Amino acid sequence: MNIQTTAAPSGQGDQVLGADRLNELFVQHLMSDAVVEPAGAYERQRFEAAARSVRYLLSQRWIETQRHYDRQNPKRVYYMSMEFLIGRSLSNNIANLMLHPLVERALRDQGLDVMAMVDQEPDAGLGNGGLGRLAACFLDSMATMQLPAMGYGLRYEYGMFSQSIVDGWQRERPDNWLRRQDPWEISRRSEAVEVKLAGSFEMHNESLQVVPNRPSVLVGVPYDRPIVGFGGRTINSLRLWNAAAHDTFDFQEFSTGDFVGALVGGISAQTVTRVLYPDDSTEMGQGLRFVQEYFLVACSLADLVRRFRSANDDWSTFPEKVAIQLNDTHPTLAVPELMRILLDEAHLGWDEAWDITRRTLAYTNHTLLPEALEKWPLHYFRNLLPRQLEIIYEINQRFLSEVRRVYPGDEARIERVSLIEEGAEDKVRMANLAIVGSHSTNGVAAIHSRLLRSATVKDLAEIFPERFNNKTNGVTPRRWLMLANPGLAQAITTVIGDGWVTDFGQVARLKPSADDRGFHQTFLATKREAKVDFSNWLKAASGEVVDPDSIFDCQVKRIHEYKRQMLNALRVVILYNRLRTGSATDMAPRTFFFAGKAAPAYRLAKLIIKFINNLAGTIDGDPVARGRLKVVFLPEYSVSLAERLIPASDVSNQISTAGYEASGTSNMKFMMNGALTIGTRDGATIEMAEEAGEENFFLFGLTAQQVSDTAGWYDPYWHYHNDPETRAALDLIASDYFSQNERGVFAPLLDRLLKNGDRYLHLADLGSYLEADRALCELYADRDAWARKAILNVAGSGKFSSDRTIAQYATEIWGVTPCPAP
Ligand code: 26Q
Repeated sequence: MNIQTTAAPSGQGDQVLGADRLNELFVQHLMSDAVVEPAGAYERQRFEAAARSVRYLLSQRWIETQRHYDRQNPKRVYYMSMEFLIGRSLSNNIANLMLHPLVERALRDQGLDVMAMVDQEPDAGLGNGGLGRLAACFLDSMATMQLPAMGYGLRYEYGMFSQSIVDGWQRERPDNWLRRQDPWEISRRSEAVEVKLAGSFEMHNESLQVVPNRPSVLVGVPYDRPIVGFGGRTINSLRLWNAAAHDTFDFQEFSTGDFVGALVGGISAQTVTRVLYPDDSTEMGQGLRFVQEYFLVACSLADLVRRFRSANDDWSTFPEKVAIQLNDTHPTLAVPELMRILLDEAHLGWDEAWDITRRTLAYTNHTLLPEALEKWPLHYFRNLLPRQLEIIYEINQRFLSEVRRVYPGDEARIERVSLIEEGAEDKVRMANLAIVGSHSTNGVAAIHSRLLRSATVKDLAEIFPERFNNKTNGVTPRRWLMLANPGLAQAITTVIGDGWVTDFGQVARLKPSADDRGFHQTFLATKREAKVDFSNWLKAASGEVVDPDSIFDCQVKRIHEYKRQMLNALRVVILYNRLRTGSATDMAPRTFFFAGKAAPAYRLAKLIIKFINNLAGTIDGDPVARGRLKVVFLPEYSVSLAERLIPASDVSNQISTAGYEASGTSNMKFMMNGALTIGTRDGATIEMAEEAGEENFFLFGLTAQQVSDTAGWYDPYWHYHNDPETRAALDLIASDYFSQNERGVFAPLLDRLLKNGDRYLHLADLGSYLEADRALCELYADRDAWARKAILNVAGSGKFSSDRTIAQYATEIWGVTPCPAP
């Protein structure tokens, strides 16, 4: 099993139960839940029985944690997010409960294959990428640090689509992850809440149509999932809302006595949480998404207000008991919704309601792309949420009159900061609403926070400078090192002990080992083992054969022009050209891995996938490349695939156009798993290089400043005419060398790189990318020198634990402290 093999501090598991008891539980669940004879059970039934056994073992502590919070009434933090990209839970929960020695023994006694069982669990893929995975890492850290925290999200019936590749093209299939009962979720019907809308909606031809003036009610049913802190002492909840129709519905009051029509309306109700929107940038303006966002906010606020009221009777203490973090603008309707509750239900005056709202809410921004900032047309508000719109207007009026007082006569500024964007169709600017309606706005890496203040929302940052701050992202070292890479985890523990698991700054103590040749050997052997494991898995899963002795060079992330997968592909074309023309001087064998999903409507991103697949096919068919160069596009990138691939990587590509990647988080996972980074000075990669020392990084390309200086006069043809390798690569693509039977298919890609100005400046960075690449390959040839730098990277990754990030949120934004149950 992929779980920690280090000697962990003695867990509750070991003390109160043995392998026999665990076996007994497992058999009990097989018999009573699945009603099968244990020997004849299917793998899936075994997985369920194992998960139920683990759930039983954590249930007491889960109840105790919640009861302790109820009794202590501490300030709580609620992390509100449209996405939680959780992945699998069985191995994670076993590891965090420190049950693994026991589980291993128990399963060995029964002669069961642990891996096969763990593999039965579908990923909970309730997110697009970085933002959703960050939310999941944060939950792990909050529970491990024993913070009284809770996640609020939506229980999508279909998560992120599953991706396959057909003739090189991406194909999407629905991810029906709940087809079989999920063993982790507990439905709590008794805590359902009502969500009132001023209009109704119906789904017509796959789009939402609003019926004005027909009030409707949705029901939110909570489903709780346990979030096990490391050591199992604190178990928090992730509460996901499922939309349902009202079944004790007063038809006379709400409809026109149309019994059947009102019930069919229930079908619309259920569609609210049917599916995750698979776009991580801009496919906005969709009505169903608007209803989803309000549904999350309304359910969660009703729930947490009820919890607050059951323990407190003075509304003025609300901000001392509740902190709410908004994960991007997606839950920004919390601003007018909380105001509505305080004004209309608590009957507070405006000033007090506004003070409470602002002191309770905080907002995290995850993007600098101005076109990716959410804006919702007013008609959705008018027809569905007129009261909230009224409140937004009032907020805006008071805010703008204050701005006018400070900047008299500056109407251009007023226009820019207004919560309403005027145009053919007026829209609410959700980022402006979040900034004005909260006490904190943070970016997710130092450069991102700086650019946010100085460019994206400059005017607002001038008005509220004290609200702006930075919280550099992090990832949980439990899932991403301890669990995913048991070999390296063990090697680290042997040198510095296991304190790093919950105090990741301790990996700095690995530094002296960077000069220890014995440890170089250990490190390299561990890496090689992870590469062999991955290669074997890949062969078994897909038939694809890769050479574990080649350099594993990876770029895995959503497919986006700004992330520049095409830059990487051009590098590969040039390296391939060097082989074809015989100009390559003995190149170490390399395998280039790509993985990632494209938004279904993002045509160019889908064409990039097609190009990478054709490139892979062409290179595979050319004897000159055999054993020296290979490209693999791994379909269905997911948390589980990342957990397999990242430990096996030698090289991490982080090559976004500087100034565009807010932070990145896979960059951190690669670093703590001992890969070297070749990358641009963007996002958190800048801070990673600072921590490990720039001499241990392969940084290249234009800086964010240079990018913005260059953008006005950038001429891709200059590079085409002046760099022979660039020209040869582009000519080769244009000659349909990679698309012999699909002539012209890549023309839109070439147009984007050459003709249309390319705002992401691919060709400007290609030369320096190849220089960095050469330096990297030279280093690889010297195994000790390579190991030394890789170890210094691991030792320098201490800052990038989400425990550090959460500690900063807790003290600098939330004002919450640990609340450990005895
Ligand atoms: C918005 C409106 C309608 C439909 C979808 C969306 C939507 C959904 C998801 C918009 C954006 C996202 C996701 C964004 C995201 O993942 N951003 C990444 O966040 C990471 C965590 O902070 C950063 O590390 C990445 O740099 C950033 O790209």
